[in-house]
Amino acid sequence: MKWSTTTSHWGAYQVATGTDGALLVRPHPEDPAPSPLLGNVAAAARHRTRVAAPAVRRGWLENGPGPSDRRGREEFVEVGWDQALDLVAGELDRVRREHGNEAVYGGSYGWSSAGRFHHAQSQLHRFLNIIGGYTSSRNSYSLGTSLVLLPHLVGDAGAVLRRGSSWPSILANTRLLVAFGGLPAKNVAVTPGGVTRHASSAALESLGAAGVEVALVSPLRDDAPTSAAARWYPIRPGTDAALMLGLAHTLLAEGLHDRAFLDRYCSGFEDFEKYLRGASDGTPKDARWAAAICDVPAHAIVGLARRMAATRTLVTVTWSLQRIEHGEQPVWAGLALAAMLGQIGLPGGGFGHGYGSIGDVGDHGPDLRLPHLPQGENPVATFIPVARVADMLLRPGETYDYDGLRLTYPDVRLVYWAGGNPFHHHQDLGRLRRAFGRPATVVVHEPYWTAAARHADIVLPVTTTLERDDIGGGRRDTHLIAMRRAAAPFGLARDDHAILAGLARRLGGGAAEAFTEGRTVRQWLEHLYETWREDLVARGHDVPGFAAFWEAGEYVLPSGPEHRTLFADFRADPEGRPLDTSSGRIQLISEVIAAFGYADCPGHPAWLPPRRRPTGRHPLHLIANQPATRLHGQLDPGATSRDSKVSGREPIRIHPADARARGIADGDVVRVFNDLGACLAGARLSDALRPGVVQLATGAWYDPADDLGGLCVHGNPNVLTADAPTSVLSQGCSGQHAFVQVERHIGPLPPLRHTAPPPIVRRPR
Ligand SMILES: Nc1nc2c(c(=O)[nH]1)N[C@H]1C(S)=C(S)[C@@H](COP(=O)(O)OP(=O)(O)OC[C@H]3O[C@@H](n4cnc5c(=O)[nH]c(N)nc54)[C@H](O)[C@@H]3O)O[C@H]1N2
Ligand SMILES: Nc1nc2c(c(=O)[nH]1)N[C@H]1C(S)=C(S)[C@@H](COP(=O)(O)OP(=O)(O)OC[C@H]3O[C@@H](n4cnc5c(=O)[nH]c(N)nc54)[C@H](O)[C@@H]3O)O[C@H]1N2
Ligand SMILES: [Mo]
Repeated sequence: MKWSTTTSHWGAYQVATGTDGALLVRPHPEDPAPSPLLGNVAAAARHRTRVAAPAVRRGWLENGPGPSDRRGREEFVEVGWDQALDLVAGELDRVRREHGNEAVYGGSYGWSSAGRFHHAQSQLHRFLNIIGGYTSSRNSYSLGTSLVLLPHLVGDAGAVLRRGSSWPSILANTRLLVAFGGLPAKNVAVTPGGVTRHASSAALESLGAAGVEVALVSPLRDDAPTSAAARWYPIRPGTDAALMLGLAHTLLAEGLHDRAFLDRYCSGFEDFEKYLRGASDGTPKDARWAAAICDVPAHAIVGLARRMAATRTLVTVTWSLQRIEHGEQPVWAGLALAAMLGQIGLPGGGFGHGYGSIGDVGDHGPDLRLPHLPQGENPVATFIPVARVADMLLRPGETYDYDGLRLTYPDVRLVYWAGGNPFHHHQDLGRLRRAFGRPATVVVHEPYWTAAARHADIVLPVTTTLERDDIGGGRRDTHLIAMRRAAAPFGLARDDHAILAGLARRLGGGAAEAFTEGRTVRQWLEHLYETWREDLVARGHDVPGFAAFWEAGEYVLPSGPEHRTLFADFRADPEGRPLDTSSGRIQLISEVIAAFGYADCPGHPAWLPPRRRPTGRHPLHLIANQPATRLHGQLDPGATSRDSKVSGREPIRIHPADARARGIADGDVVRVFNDLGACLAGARLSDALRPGVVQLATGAWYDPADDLGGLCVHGNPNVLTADAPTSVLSQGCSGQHAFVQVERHIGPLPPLRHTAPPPIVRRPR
């Protein structure tokens, strides 16, 4: 059997074709902790939900472009590639002629698949830039809040997010890890672009053995590995900022804060101190005040604060905490708390953001820029903060605020998506459906009949990583992988690159030459590799040429230092290496943010009571976090994901007491609902949750039943989440939380439709 190596966001792995033609999958031999997501790959690869041929929504084919509420509700008609490309090119041309390039939305957010050349967003952006540009999107669903906030606080978000303290340094030096949002092992197998050795997974497992005490602050007990023997603080969701302020106040009240550090390295402590003491609002943010909000007992808060001051302590905040209403506050308050401890820049101490969120945070692998496809320049300046996509489509011409700017929503006529699934990632999917009714045309490139593909007018089938040659590797990866094609393209699927090259040819004006630069895919791989190699060789590394790399199948990248401490340089020389903030220091107060005058994000970390909270009708706090069994919506048809379902519905975890009160037993199908929408899910009883909290992961393919009022019969939590920004400052995604009621589903189970393609008029092949 011939095994070949490839990589993915869930890690490098090997594939072969068995004698019966089935795809065989095994981990990379050097991976100490392969991801359970690998169990999905074989069954998903050629699943019946793959898109086999270009397809056009019947109404669009018959009536031409225009707004339509039939998107997602109508059959498709297969067409040949020439016709499909003629239709897309003609429509792109019409829209840019009649409305200008700004009327093309090409933000196209999403993870697509690993691979440095065939990265769908890069391909699409390069193409759209060449033909005159597009309205773009900024930031991400992952970090919509922190990417805006951190530059104000520490100058460079990348320092915290990509060059934070490394796991080896933490294991050696940290004595107490206070983990707001926990350290969920399920998340760290994933790294954008891939990782060959899952070092973060291994590090999480060795916390206990290394003698690192873990304080787990989370509504879920299993947000830390069992081996860490963490002390669990089952906090009320959405109240971490209050707990942090209570801890900070305790440090202050007991004189445990490091005044010298605050004076030398921070700006604005005096004002923050006034806020903590209650000078402005008459409310001291003491442990008792915090306890009433976050439901962690006051004595436990005081005890934790003392312990933090007594030992080498790392304060970490997961990314999930900034993906909620007022998501700035837990990040800012966490940083302020760490600053008061005075350990920022010391090995094992200070602040971190995203340990347990994703694999590359804390990984000590090499920090190299990998080969990448140049995207060119976008001649159109118009952009939206990425999570405002439904607002943009529903409110053209309206103005809104963002990070000190006053922006206007463009009038978008053509939506072009390649490599993402808005019907996975966006909130309030009922509203998104209405928004998707507005443009004249929606084009989607997809390997699968996802809900995004089903809501398009023109669906172009694309290959997956296994069906094309590429170069792979992620941030902090130890290997660069020659991703050799392992299977023939499914049906008539083509690479995104080939599709866009075909469009460029039709649009003329030199677009094709500019897009392909006259290279074949293999020539592109060689070109990107050799350009990258030259740079490394110039820096003294011995890197094989492309042919040798391709033949060997992988190249072990030059390693960097294992030990790394965030802001160690700044601590050593604050005058010589100041931060890129207005004061050159860590901003506990930001005059810039204060001057914006936003009610939902003042100029210092604060407790802001949430506008959305549990009610009598919707009393349960829903956590819609990342799935343990897949990557977002990707791999949902795979075996690991499928095996977790309950009667084909996504599992929702509920505390036994909450289940009992509702007559719900383990394995029951339940209806989860609020004023925005409803879905079915399969009840799993668990005492690992704080009572009053239910947990339904994201990523079950959206499966709305129109005959049942849009009920998602599969269990996608984004029918329940509000399409509301974290704050005006960052306009980030706040999809992590919602308020719901859960009841037992009675009667026959409605059929699942997402497991097969939509109705299609097939074309003989
Ligand atoms: N409620 C709630 N919602 C959330 C979150 C949350 O915490 N709570 N988290 C958010 C976060 S952090 C994120 S990052 C987003 C993720 O949202 P997305 O990144 O949009 O989700 P994916 O399912 O990864 O979508 C990628 C799509 O690309 C397709 N694809 C794969 N390879 C290729 C390719 O080569 N070409 C093309 N054209 N397509 C390809 C896949 O089939 C898949 O449908 O979700 C967000 N949504
Ligand atoms: N297996 C897998 N791993 C993934 C992904 C995936 O889809 N699958 N997606 C990747 C992506 S794109 C991203 S951006 C990262 C996201 O990383 P995160 O956003 O950090 O991940 P989540 O799992 O959504 O949330 C982490 C934990 O935060 C806890 N939490 C939620 N609300 C609160 C709260 O109010 N207070 C406290 N203290 N805790 C709370 C939840 O219990 C949850 O398990 O994950 C990455 N890793
Ligand atoms: Mo993300």
